[in-house]
Amino acid sequence: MKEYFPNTGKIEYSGDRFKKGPCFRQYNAGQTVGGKTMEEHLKFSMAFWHTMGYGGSDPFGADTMVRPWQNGSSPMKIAEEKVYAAFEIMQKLGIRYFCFHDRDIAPEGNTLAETNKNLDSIVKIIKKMMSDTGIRLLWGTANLFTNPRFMHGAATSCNADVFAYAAAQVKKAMEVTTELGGAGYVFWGGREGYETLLNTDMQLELDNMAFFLQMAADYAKEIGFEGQLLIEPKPKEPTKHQYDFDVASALAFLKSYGLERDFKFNIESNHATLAGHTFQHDLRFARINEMLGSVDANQGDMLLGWDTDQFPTDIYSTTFCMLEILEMGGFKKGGLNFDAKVRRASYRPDDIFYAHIAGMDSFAKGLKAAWKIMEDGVLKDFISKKYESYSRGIGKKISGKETDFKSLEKYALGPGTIDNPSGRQEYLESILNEYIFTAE
Ligand code: XUL
Ligand code: CO
Repeated sequence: MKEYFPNTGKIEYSGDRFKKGPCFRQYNAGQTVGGKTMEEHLKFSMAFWHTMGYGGSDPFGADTMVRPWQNGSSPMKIAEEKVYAAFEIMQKLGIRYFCFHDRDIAPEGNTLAETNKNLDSIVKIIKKMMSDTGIRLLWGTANLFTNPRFMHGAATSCNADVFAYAAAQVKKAMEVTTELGGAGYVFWGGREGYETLLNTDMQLELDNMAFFLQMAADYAKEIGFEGQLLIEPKPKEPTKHQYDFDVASALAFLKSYGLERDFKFNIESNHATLAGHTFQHDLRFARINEMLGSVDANQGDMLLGWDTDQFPTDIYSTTFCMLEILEMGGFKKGGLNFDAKVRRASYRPDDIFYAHIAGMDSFAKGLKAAWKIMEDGVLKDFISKKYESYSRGIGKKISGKETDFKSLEKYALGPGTIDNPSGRQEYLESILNEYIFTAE
C-alpha cells in the first residue's frame, strides 16, 4: 500500500522531555493511571473534516495545505486515497477512533441516489480498513450545512422539501454509522438558527426540530443502532443565533419536548467559550444532569469571537475536562475527538502529526493531574467543608426539605450571627498549579 507520509514513522513516547521532533512527551498509551491505561481513559479520535478536508482557505485567501492525496484523478479517487491516508495518520499516532460527516468521506453526486451510492462505496473501503487495523468509529454525522439548499437551515428550514431532504440524509448517515459500528451519532445544528426574527417563525422551527430529532431517535431504535445519540451545542456561527445555544438551553429544549432520555451531549470546548462559559462549565452542567456523552477536544482564542478550532494545548482546560470525565467514571460511549485544525500557515503534511501530538500530550498531562487531584480529594474535601452548614442544624432541615419560610424567618430573627467560610480561590489555584506541575 502507498505510504502517504514516508518521512514520518510511528510516533513513540519519549522519556526524554526535551527530545526534538515528533514524539510524545506526556502521552504514554500503555501507562496506567488509576488502574486504566491512558489509551483507555482518553479515547482519542481524529476528525475527518479538519484533518483530511481542511485546505487552509480563509475569507481572505486560498488553500495553503500541502496534502499528499490531493492529486487524485477524480473526486472518488481522492476520497479513496483520503481513507488510506487517514488510517496511516491514525496508525502512526496510535489514535484508535475517528469521526466523520457523510460529505467528508464521499463527494455529492447529481442526485441523492448517486450521492448515497458514492457514500456506500467509500464506506466499504472504510469498513475494510477498520477491520484490518482495529480502529473504530467514535461517531458519524450528516453535513446539513455546506450545500446551498440548507441556506435557511435543515430541520428548521422554511422549506418542507429541505426538511424532507435532511431527513433522508440523516437516515442514510445513521444507517452508515450503524454499519460501521459507531459508538455514537452526533447532531450539531449546523444552520438550525436564525439571522433575524423579522423573517422567522421560531415556534414552528423549534417544533420541527424536535419532531426531526424524535424521528431520528425512533429510527435509531428501528435499525438497531446501539450507539449514543448526541446533541452538540454551539451558540453562534454560522447563524447569528443557533438554537442549541449551550448545554443548559439545549437540555431545556430536549425536556420541553420529552426527548431528554434519547440524547446526551457532545461538548466542544470552543463552543462553550463562544457561549460565554468555560469548557468546564458546560461539562459540569451536563455531568450533573447525567447528560455528558462525548467531547470535541479543541480550544478557541479568547481574543477572537469565532470558532478557531485550535488543537487543545491549555493544560488548565484539559485538567478541568479530565476531572469531569473522571468524576463521571470515564467515557462509556464517548471519547476525545480532535475537532481541531492546524493553523493556515502550518501547511506541511507533518504539521498534522505535530498538532495531534500537542493535543494528545496536553490531555495526557491533564489526565495525570486530574487523577491525582481526585485521588487526594483536595477539591472535594474543600468543597464539602465549605457547604458543611447543610449537614447540621437548620441546614440539615433545609437539605431534607423539612422547613418552610415561617420557620426560617423565626431562625433568622433569633440571636445567632452569620459567620461565612472563606472561598479561598487563590489558595486553591496555587494548589491546582502544584498538581499540574508535578503530575507524572
Ligand atoms: C462545527 C462543529 C462540527 C460538529 C459536527 O463547529 O463542531 O464539526 O462537530 O458536525
Ligand atoms: Co464539533
